[in-house]
Amino acid sequence: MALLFVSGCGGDNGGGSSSKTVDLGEQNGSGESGTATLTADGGKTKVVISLDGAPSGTPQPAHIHKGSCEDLDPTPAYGLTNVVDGMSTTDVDEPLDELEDEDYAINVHKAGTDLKTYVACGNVGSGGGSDTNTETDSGYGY
Ligand SMILES: [Cu+2]
Repeated sequence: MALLFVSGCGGDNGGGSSSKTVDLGEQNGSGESGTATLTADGGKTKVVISLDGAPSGTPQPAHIHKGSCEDLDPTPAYGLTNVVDGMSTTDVDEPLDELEDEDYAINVHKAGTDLKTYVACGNVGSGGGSDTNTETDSGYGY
Protein backbone atom coordinates (compact mmCIF):
# COMPACT_ATOMS: atom_id res chain seq x y z
CA MET A 1 0.00 0.00 0.00
CA ALA A 2 1.34 3.35 -0.99
CA LEU A 3 -0.68 5.51 1.33
CA LEU A 4 0.40 4.98 4.87
CA PHE A 5 -1.52 7.79 6.40
CA VAL A 6 -4.16 10.11 5.09
CA SER A 7 -4.87 13.04 7.27
CA GLY A 8 -8.22 14.67 7.33
CA CYS A 9 -6.91 18.14 6.82
CA GLY A 10 -6.65 19.86 3.51
CA GLY A 11 -7.63 17.71 0.63
CA ASP A 12 -7.26 18.33 -3.02
CA ASN A 13 -10.22 16.16 -3.72
CA GLY A 14 -12.83 18.84 -3.96
CA GLY A 15 -15.56 16.31 -3.47
CA GLY A 16 -17.78 15.58 -0.54
CA SER A 17 -16.66 16.94 2.73
CA SER A 18 -19.18 14.70 4.37
CA SER A 19 -17.55 12.46 6.90
CA LYS A 20 -18.16 11.04 10.29
CA THR A 21 -15.93 9.74 13.03
CA VAL A 22 -17.11 6.86 15.16
CA ASP A 23 -15.41 6.14 18.44
CA LEU A 24 -14.51 2.51 18.79
CA GLY A 25 -14.63 1.59 22.44
CA GLU A 26 -12.71 -1.20 24.05
CA GLN A 27 -14.58 -4.41 24.64
CA ASN A 28 -13.79 -7.46 26.74
CA GLY A 29 -10.68 -5.94 28.24
CA SER A 30 -8.90 -5.99 24.89
CA GLY A 31 -6.95 -2.83 25.52
CA GLU A 32 -7.89 -1.79 21.98
CA SER A 33 -9.75 1.38 21.20
CA GLY A 34 -9.70 4.04 18.54
CA THR A 35 -11.80 5.45 15.76
CA ALA A 36 -13.44 4.60 12.49
CA THR A 37 -13.67 7.46 10.03
CA LEU A 38 -16.40 7.20 7.42
CA THR A 39 -16.11 9.46 4.41
CA ALA A 40 -18.71 9.79 1.68
CA ASP A 41 -17.26 8.96 -1.70
CA GLY A 42 -20.01 9.14 -4.26
CA GLY A 43 -22.15 6.06 -3.85
CA LYS A 44 -19.54 4.50 -1.62
CA THR A 45 -18.20 5.10 1.82
CA LYS A 46 -14.55 4.94 2.72
CA VAL A 47 -14.07 3.42 6.13
CA VAL A 48 -10.74 3.90 7.87
CA ILE A 49 -10.18 2.16 11.17
CA SER A 50 -7.39 3.19 13.49
CA LEU A 51 -6.93 1.29 16.73
CA ASP A 52 -4.49 1.77 19.55
CA GLY A 53 -3.33 -1.28 21.41
CA ALA A 54 -3.83 -3.74 18.58
CA PRO A 55 -1.58 -6.78 18.55
CA SER A 56 1.17 -6.46 16.00
CA GLY A 57 0.98 -8.76 13.01
CA THR A 58 -2.37 -10.34 13.89
CA PRO A 59 -5.11 -9.72 11.35
CA GLN A 60 -8.32 -8.85 13.14
CA PRO A 61 -11.60 -9.21 11.20
CA ALA A 62 -13.82 -6.12 11.15
CA HIS A 63 -17.36 -5.65 9.93
CA ILE A 64 -20.30 -3.33 9.83
CA HIS A 65 -23.17 -5.07 11.58
CA LYS A 66 -26.79 -4.15 11.82
CA GLY A 67 -27.89 -3.04 15.24
CA SER A 68 -25.81 -1.44 17.93
CA CYS A 69 -22.86 -2.48 20.02
CA GLU A 70 -25.29 -3.40 22.77
CA ASP A 71 -27.49 -5.46 20.48
CA LEU A 72 -25.69 -6.64 17.40
CA ASP A 73 -26.94 -8.76 14.56
CA PRO A 74 -24.14 -11.36 14.50
CA THR A 75 -24.29 -11.65 10.72
CA PRO A 76 -22.06 -8.98 9.19
CA ALA A 77 -23.88 -6.52 6.93
CA TYR A 78 -20.68 -5.34 5.25
CA GLY A 79 -17.24 -6.83 5.45
CA LEU A 80 -14.30 -4.59 6.16
CA THR A 81 -10.64 -5.18 5.48
CA ASN A 82 -8.94 -7.02 8.30
CA VAL A 83 -7.37 -4.70 10.84
CA VAL A 84 -3.62 -5.26 10.83
CA ASP A 85 -1.42 -3.44 13.30
CA GLY A 86 -4.44 -1.33 14.17
CA MET A 87 -5.13 -0.08 10.65
CA SER A 88 -7.75 -0.93 8.06
CA THR A 89 -9.13 0.86 5.01
CA THR A 90 -12.17 -0.29 3.05
CA ASP A 91 -14.42 1.14 0.38
CA VAL A 92 -17.91 0.02 1.34
CA ASP A 93 -20.38 -0.22 -1.50
CA GLU A 94 -23.04 1.83 0.25
CA PRO A 95 -23.57 5.60 0.57
CA LEU A 96 -22.74 7.16 3.92
CA ASP A 97 -26.29 8.50 4.21
CA GLU A 98 -27.67 4.99 4.09
CA LEU A 99 -25.27 3.80 6.76
CA GLU A 100 -26.27 6.65 9.04
CA ASP A 101 -29.97 6.19 8.40
CA GLU A 102 -30.12 2.67 9.71
CA ASP A 103 -28.66 1.44 12.93
CA TYR A 104 -25.26 0.03 12.25
CA ALA A 105 -22.27 -0.69 14.39
CA ILE A 106 -18.66 -1.26 13.42
CA ASN A 107 -16.92 -3.97 15.34
CA VAL A 108 -13.54 -5.58 15.39
CA HIS A 109 -13.02 -9.20 16.32
CA LYS A 110 -10.06 -10.59 18.20
CA ALA A 111 -8.84 -12.89 15.41
CA GLY A 112 -10.06 -15.00 12.54
CA THR A 113 -9.88 -17.93 14.89
CA ASP A 114 -11.68 -16.07 17.67
CA LEU A 115 -14.54 -14.22 16.03
CA LYS A 116 -16.72 -14.54 19.10
CA THR A 117 -14.58 -12.14 21.06
CA TYR A 118 -15.13 -8.51 20.16
CA VAL A 119 -12.22 -6.23 20.91
CA ALA A 120 -13.73 -2.88 19.92
CA CYS A 121 -17.06 -1.51 18.76
CA GLY A 122 -18.70 1.77 17.84
CA ASN A 123 -22.20 2.80 16.80
CA VAL A 124 -22.55 4.47 13.42
CA GLY A 125 -26.11 5.68 13.52
CA SER A 126 -25.78 7.86 16.58
CA GLY A 127 -28.57 10.23 15.71
CA GLY A 128 -31.02 7.51 14.93
CA GLY A 129 -32.46 6.28 18.19
CA SER A 130 -35.92 7.74 18.60
CA ASP A 131 -36.93 5.71 21.62
CA THR A 132 -33.82 6.07 23.69
CA ASN A 133 -33.81 9.00 26.02
CA THR A 134 -30.24 9.13 27.08
CA GLU A 135 -29.54 12.73 27.88
CA THR A 136 -25.95 12.36 28.88
CA ASP A 137 -23.98 9.66 27.26
CA SER A 138 -20.59 11.05 28.06
CA GLY A 139 -18.79 8.88 30.50
CA TYR A 140 -20.71 5.83 29.44
CA GLY A 141 -18.32 3.30 28.03
CA TYR A 142 -19.62 1.50 25.02
CU1 LIG B 1 -18.12 -8.47 12.98
